[in-house]
Amino acid sequence: MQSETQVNEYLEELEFLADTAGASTVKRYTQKLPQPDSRTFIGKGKLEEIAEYVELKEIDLVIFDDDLTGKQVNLLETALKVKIVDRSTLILDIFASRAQTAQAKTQVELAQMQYLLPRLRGLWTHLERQRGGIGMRGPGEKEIETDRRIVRDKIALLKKDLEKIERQNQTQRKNRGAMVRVALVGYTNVGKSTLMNLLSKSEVFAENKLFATLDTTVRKVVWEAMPFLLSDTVGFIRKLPHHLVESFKSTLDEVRRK
Ligand SMILES: Nc1nc2c(ncn2[C@@H]2O[C@H](COP(=O)(O)OP(=O)(O)OP(=O)(O)O)[C@@H](O)[C@H]2O)c(=O)[nH]1
Ligand SMILES: [Mg+2]
Repeated sequence: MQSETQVNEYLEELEFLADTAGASTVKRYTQKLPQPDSRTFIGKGKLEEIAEYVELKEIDLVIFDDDLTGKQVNLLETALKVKIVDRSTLILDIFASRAQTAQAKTQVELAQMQYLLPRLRGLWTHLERQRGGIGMRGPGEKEIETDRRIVRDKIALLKKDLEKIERQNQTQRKNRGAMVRVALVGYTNVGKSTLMNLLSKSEVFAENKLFATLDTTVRKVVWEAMPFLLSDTVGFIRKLPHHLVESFKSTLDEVRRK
């Protein structure tokens, strides 16, 4: 159960995320339910209320603050006739557009695949068929299994790639020797990269959007004759999809080692 204050904080954050992804928010809805509806997440009355508004104002995107199942996405898209996105999808989308290095790109793709895997049953699109460009009939059990295998293989491959990148990074870290290490850690958009730039006179990308930084940057800084390694990292957010946390672990490892 989320308190009202918490819900508002989450929605503030969600609005900023939407803004970062290029969408402007025009209306918020909340609903108190003993538990989410397994089919449509929200109740029937609320769904009708939103559908009316969406049609009236010609809204083209509805974002949910909690994770939806594949089935819920489908039913909501049918009912509201617009694209439905949940918090995880939105964050993954932002991360995908921000990823610069091979490591960040692989981490994001891994998180996307892990998010997709349990949702294949509910989704109507079929990977193999998509590839072949044939129709949009609902997939049979056998086809879902094929899709699962494709996604699982991809996950295994991405994990291997990440391990390889991580080994290379470890070698790099060893070469840096036993210098004092300092890491800038905190909520996204608080000014970590700006501070990094000031201290190290470097030009790490900083802007008033969430997740401007995805890749850890390490710079050597000398402050009052004391040399140390300063690293700037991916920022935190209140409700981060756990697959993302999982796949960004090695990035954050950099911080733990400090
Ligand atoms: N007013 C004010 N704005 C600041 C200050 N430091 C940074 N900013 C602004 O805050 C915004 C975010 O700064 P970043 O340095 O990108 O923040 P970050 O913590 O690296 O953010 P992520 O990489 O997205 O996690 C930018 O628009 C900065 O110009 C400060 O001391 N005061
Ligand atoms: Mg930053």
